[in-house]
Amino acid sequence: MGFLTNKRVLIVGLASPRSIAAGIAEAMHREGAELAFTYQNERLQPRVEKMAAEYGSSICLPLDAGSDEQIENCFTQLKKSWEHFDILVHSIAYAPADQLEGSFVDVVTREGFRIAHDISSYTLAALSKASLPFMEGRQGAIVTLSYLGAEKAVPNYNVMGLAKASLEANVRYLAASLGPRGIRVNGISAGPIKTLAASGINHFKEMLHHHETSAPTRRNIEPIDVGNVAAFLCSDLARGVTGEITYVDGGFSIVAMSNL
Ligand code: 0WE
Repeated sequence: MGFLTNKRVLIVGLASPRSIAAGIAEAMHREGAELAFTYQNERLQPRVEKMAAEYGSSICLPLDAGSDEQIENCFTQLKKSWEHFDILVHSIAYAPADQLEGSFVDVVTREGFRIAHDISSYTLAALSKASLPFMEGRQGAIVTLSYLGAEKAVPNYNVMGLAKASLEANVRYLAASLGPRGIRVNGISAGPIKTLAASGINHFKEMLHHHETSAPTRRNIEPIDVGNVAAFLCSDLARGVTGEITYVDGGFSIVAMSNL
């Protein structure tokens, strides 16, 4: 019997089979969880519905997390299928493309900063808040995705690094706030992965090569590596863990000058 048997999971951020959210869905499905998905827009709808079907799920709801109205509608719709759920997966981030190329001080704008923080950090609090009536008092768990750029200045990551720093603080504040209400909140800081979101990023191939040759494990991270840890963190096996950021980066962040 899987360690997520009898758990219901809402997954926000599935966009393609290479999404980190797909690795999380795969691991959680394998461990016996029942899944529901959201899709950002109608262009993604057929793809998400097809993937959902492969995980035995027929619950796919529209949600652009940048809109309070859409968040409200999504949870109203979900209520028709599910009275409760146990796990929320937050796997979304966005900064305007012009923010992710060039020197930070040259490219940062008030609008770029606002959008990055709104979509990449605030939505964790917003979706947690909306999930509370479904999750309260049932050993629930929330997981989100971060990146090393939250702590170190990574070239071109720019304002996304600030937004991930905010997201990591968000994990701690939500964990403190939701812990007494039976919900744990954790983050995973993943190594670089070739997803749809990453495909538009300059020098991403070089970053993957650098990671592969520098990380102690000498391999790149795949969505399923993140999925397995997310499944554990959201299971009752991890009931003693909350407010933590767990690295799934093959040890990249614990070494320096690893090419010598
Ligand atoms: O968090 C991310 C990327 C998230 C992301 C990706 C895009 C591409 C398309 C956010 N916003 C956008 N906006 C777009 O218009 N990662 C951890 C992957 C990533 O992105 C980088 C990285 C790494 C690693 C950007 C620059 C440098 C390194």
